[in-house]
Amino acid sequence: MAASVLVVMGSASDAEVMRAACEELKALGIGYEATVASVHRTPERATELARGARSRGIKVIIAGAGCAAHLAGALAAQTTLPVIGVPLDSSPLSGLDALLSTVQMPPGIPVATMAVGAAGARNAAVLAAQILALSDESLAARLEERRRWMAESVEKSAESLDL
Ligand code: RP5
Repeated sequence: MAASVLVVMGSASDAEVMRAACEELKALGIGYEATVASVHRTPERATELARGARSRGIKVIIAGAGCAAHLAGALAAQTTLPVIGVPLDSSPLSGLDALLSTVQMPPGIPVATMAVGAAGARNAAVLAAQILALSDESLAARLEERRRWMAESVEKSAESLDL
């Protein structure tokens, strides 16, 4: 399946959390590529990934990083593809540093910033799916189905609650 989403993380140490994004993309039947690029340690690699993404058929970029997390913003500076940022908790500041670095972009270069950690990684995949579903009715139907499944899970948990 051709990749339409590029998942980039700042370090291999981010992989366990970013796995949540990849699992969600897989479950929704979306082709993706996952790789590591650090905007601080390998700035040229990060730049090349972002600059070449559109011509390779990528439609959305997901970028997860911790600490002074400039990855998503730096990728967004190099492409007009939508970039979704996932701040990660990998420093003594528990992800607040990454959240502020990712969310507070200057006007004109947006990063759609998710929650810190695995929930954010999962939502990044869902948001990417929603963007792709604008021009893919079958994917839009799968997203509707996912919503129905979530609602049913809540109903079931409400029914089985025994307090
Ligand atoms: C960030 O620094 C990475 O995204 C990672 O969350 C954090 C620590 O990286 P390592 O020292 O584990 O490679 O750039």
